[in-house]
Amino acid sequence: MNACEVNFDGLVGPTHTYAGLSHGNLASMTHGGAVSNPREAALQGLAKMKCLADLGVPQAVLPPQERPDLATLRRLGFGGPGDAAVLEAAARQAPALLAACSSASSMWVANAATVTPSADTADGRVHFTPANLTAKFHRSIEPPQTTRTLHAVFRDEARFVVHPPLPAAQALGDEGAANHTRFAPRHAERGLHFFVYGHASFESGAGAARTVRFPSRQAREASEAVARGHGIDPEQLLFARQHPEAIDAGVFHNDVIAVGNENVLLHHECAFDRSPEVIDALQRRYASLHGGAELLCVEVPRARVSLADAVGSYLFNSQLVTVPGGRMVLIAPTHCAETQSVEAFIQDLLSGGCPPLREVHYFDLKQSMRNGGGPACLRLRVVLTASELAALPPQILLNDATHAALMAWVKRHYRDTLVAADLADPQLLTETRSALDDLTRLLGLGSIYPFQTAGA
Ligand code: SUG
Repeated sequence: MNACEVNFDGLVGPTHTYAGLSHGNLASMTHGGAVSNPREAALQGLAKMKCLADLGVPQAVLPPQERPDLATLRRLGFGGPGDAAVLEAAARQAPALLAACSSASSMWVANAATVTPSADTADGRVHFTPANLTAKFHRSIEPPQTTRTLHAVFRDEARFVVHPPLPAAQALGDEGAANHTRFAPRHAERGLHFFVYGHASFESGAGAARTVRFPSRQAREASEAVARGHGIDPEQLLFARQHPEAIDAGVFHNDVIAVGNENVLLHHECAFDRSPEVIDALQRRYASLHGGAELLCVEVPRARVSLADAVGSYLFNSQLVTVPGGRMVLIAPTHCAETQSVEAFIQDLLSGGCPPLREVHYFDLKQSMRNGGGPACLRLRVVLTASELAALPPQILLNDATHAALMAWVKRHYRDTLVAADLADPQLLTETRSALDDLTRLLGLGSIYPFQTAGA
């Protein structure tokens, strides 16, 4: 099969703010109340996408969600004759809810859905399950729009299946691809699906979550349900528990402490509960699926990089990608270059510690990083065959022309400062809707937002 991995990056929305909404995500907790710059955030994201496209890695974009989310604010009881009255009532009575309903958190599309390529599904189609994101209120309002957006992008039902999100309960908490890694000698081949969860909801005793500081977000039962729904052969599945100590140190998703690509897994010593057993099981299963081939697992010992440095630098939230010719490249946040222990480890990896890895590129993604969103959070990996790729709206693929058009679009519509008080400004809502309306035209997606279809 001829297939490639396409990185779909979430465009940062015009209401990007720092609202301190994610307990357990240290960067979000630290930066609540800071002044944000939505324009810079969106341009930083586009610069990363352009670099990947220039490296020869197929790159696409996913649009942001409509925020503030007026429909949710109305459901929460903020009424009035028009949208301005709803915003005013929310700002006066419950500013924290207005902030939550305004978050641009859909930019972190690693949490948008779990994806299974057609090589691994029973019916030979690509399967998507939008994440229910029940752990945080501001994220739990994303799934309906995520579902609409995925339907608009992956619209060919002969090739793609978009499932409904799992039922919205903590027992089935699902945070999407951030806790899922697929291994294969080449993206096009059958994959081994590695699902990492924080808690098992229906197990007692030893199975119960044992974090003491922060709650876990991903339930084992959710990962199992997604894998079942996608029709993945049980031979191709492996489940492992996150180390509770890691969650308590700020590892709210597995992609903050481990990253994989094709035949490589880079993970911290404290990523998984019973790590040696997990790595052994992964390597055995991979070898049995691929005629004895080796899964290269590179462990980063805590003696070299502490959990605090791993979380602070977001080393493991780097993207590990294969570029044409077969070598691998690390797309890392600049925080890694600025953290001595991490920079030293990366240099060791480049000089033989991880043979396929040849290059590192550092990106300034500070606007997103201040909310705990690094390079890998901003992208959803979708392995597609040539004919599946050809079935997408072509404008969503990033090339020089679409990149230039999106840069101009951001510069036309985005503000360069935003604070909580601005969220009640009805003008911001008008600006946002006009930006999104332009964007759906630019990306050839048709009408996907409630404001575009209201009264239709
Ligand atoms: O869900 N931050 C996001 C960051 C998501 C990162 N994604 C991955 N690791 N894949 C979250 O915690 C903070 C928003 C605020 O505080 O304003 C936020 O939602």
